[in-house]
Amino acid sequence: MIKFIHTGDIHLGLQFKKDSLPKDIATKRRVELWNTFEKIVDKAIHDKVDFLFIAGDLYEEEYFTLGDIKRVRDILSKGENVHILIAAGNHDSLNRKSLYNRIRWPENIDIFNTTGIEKIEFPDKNTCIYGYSWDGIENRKPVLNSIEKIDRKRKNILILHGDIYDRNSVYLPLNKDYLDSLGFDYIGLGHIHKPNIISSKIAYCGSPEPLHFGEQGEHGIIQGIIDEEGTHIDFIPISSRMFLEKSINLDPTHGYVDIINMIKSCDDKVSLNKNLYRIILEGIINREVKLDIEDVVSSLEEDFYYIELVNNTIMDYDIDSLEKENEDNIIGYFIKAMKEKDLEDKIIREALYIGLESLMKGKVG
Ligand SMILES: [Mn+2]
Repeated sequence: MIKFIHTGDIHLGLQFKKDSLPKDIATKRRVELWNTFEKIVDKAIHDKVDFLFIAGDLYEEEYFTLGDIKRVRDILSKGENVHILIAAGNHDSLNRKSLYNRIRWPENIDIFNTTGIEKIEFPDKNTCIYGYSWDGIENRKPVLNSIEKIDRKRKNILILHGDIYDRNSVYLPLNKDYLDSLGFDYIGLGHIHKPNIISSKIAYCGSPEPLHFGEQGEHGIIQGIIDEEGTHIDFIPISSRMFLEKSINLDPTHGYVDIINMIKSCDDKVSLNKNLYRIILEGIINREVKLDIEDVVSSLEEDFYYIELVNNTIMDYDIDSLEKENEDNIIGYFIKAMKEKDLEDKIIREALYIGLESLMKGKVG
């Protein structure tokens, strides 16, 4: 039996600039990436796994320093009894200039080469690990063609950074059926940050720490064993925080205090203090509630670790007086037409408000 942990897409060194997180949150997030990376290595040691696989994008070449790569080496060296195999991806690609080549790696660490699928044998474990490192930022090479026929008497694992969802991708498009046909006991993929167990033998580990609001929900690692009965893999959540988006639907009966309370109760207290939230206000808002988004956010800062607010609400209008004021123009005609339908119907009422919203904008502009 062999045991393994599969991770990747850690993106150590990421600056979190384009997500416009506040500086203090971004700084903490960078530290959290390092802590989680170390936690994964510690888990590999603690669980006495045979292999730790890193399926690309271990770090951000753009921001990484020689000191940083030495720190990576020192953390990975702790697991001297764990074989660590690294397949470089598009953010940490392996070439003459790359930091991977600036230091000496200890015995227990292998970085796959870039010339084709490389096979590394572990005879004492009756196992072959195949893998491939990117040498640039885009990749459409037919790398899988270089795989020789695998020896089915052994356990065979393939580690790759690529895209199984989009066959036109410039990030090494992979065909699931073709991957299946190769006969591997496990294929550990990197590049897509949403963890996904594609089949009992193929999985994306996802980013162990989510990097922005596009990566919601739980993130972690894949842990697996291969024995006589076959392959067994599990997703293990490990991230220190989650990015979460919540929608709150308002109607004109909600006052300011109601709205604040609804936002506060979008999750339990422990979660609010831990995760990063994007709250989206929707529906129709009472015209007397003048929401100043900045004010609301700052009044909620004590309750949330991080909150951002998106206001997609539509203002509630005083339909009767608006109709009177606009008797001979398109706004008045529109209200009249809509009134002939059923304004008690929520959908019709919303259509009225959406229409008014754009007509009123036209009037002002
Ligand atoms: Mn990545």
